[in-house]
Amino acid sequence: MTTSRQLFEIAKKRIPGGVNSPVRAFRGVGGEPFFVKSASGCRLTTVDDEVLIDFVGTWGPAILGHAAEPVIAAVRETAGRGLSFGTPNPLEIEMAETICRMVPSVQKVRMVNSGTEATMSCIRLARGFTGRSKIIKFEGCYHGHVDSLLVKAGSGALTHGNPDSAGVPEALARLTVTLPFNDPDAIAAAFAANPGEIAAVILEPVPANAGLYLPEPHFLENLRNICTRQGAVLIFDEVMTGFRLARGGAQEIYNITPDLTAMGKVIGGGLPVGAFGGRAEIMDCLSPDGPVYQAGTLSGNPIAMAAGLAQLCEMERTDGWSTLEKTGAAFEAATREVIQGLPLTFQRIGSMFCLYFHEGPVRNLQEAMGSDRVRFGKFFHGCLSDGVYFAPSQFEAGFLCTAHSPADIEQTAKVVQKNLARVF
Ligand code: HOZ
Repeated sequence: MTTSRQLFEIAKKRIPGGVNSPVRAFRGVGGEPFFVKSASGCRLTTVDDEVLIDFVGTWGPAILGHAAEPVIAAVRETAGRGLSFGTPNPLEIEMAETICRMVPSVQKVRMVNSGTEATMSCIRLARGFTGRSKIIKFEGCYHGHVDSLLVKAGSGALTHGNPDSAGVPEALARLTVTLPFNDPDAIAAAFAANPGEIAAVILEPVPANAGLYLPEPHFLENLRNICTRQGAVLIFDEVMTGFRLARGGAQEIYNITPDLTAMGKVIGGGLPVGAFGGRAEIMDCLSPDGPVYQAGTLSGNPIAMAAGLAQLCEMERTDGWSTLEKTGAAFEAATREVIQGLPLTFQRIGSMFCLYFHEGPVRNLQEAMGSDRVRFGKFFHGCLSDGVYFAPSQFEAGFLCTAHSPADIEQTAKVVQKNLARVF
């Protein structure tokens, strides 16, 4: 059997950096990535025959764990009837009805193939709807690799030290106003400095691409009010938090109604899916009803719809969100016990978490950047050697799934304790 090391050498010859998405190259922690041959529940099996407890969950989609039976069954059953039609299919309607029922701010929705497509389309739609050009985003928030959103971005852009990507024309970047998160005064000042010019404010309501930090009380509410007053479109990027933190995502938890929402990950059950939706009045500006163009050959793909619907349906049938909250609380309690007295900050909401190598507080990008990334890298590799896979970057969130058992949490806490003792 070819080892991960051998495969990576081969991959680097044909794939830039040997990977199809930068964080996977492990540059944020040093060393080389492993290759996976199979996954089941909360475990990955590498080509080197190592079994790892997985806290990445394919970066969010695997909310029921890997290869969840209802999802695999739906894919098998649907695939037998054809892989793609390029015509309307009934599963698209079922998905649209399900999303609109679960996320009440979404009155109409369009399916796309990734979170990036979803945020990109939201921006275009907001510009088309308002007739304005500028957008506001927040430092450390990552909305996929959309040109105008790769400004002070998080996730891989931040991990690899280029939050302002090369290749984004300055003229375009100038249309993006970037503000610190959790700072209401900065928002008021930005609107005052750009009167009648802001088409949209886009944010991850719970930023999870610079680790994980939470909105402070009233931050989102204030943002909602100012957007309403100023006629700007409020866009929640719930690609990570949607259908995960609650049935209705972060907007349900914080009780805020955005105008548009970008979605993805969980609704694809592990297949490439995104969606965006919101107020009918805005969504009706999309082609063919309106003048804002957006399209996709594989959008609404029947296999992806079937996988996503099966996952959402299973989450509802089993009230997966309660299970995730219990698991999250147990994971938090176990982690807090082993980090006592160390200069670390643990943050969690539902099934998402981050352990910052920093004494905190962490409320924005600047504070997240204070983390000791060298120490994090050593901790990461120690845990990996002991069979626990956390995200290979201090600036990515961790994910729990319904397949993590109390025994997995207990085992993980022991590994965390052992490796913290090694690095401190
Ligand atoms: N930037 C993604 C997570 N926030 C990582 C995607 C991947 O490498 O698969």
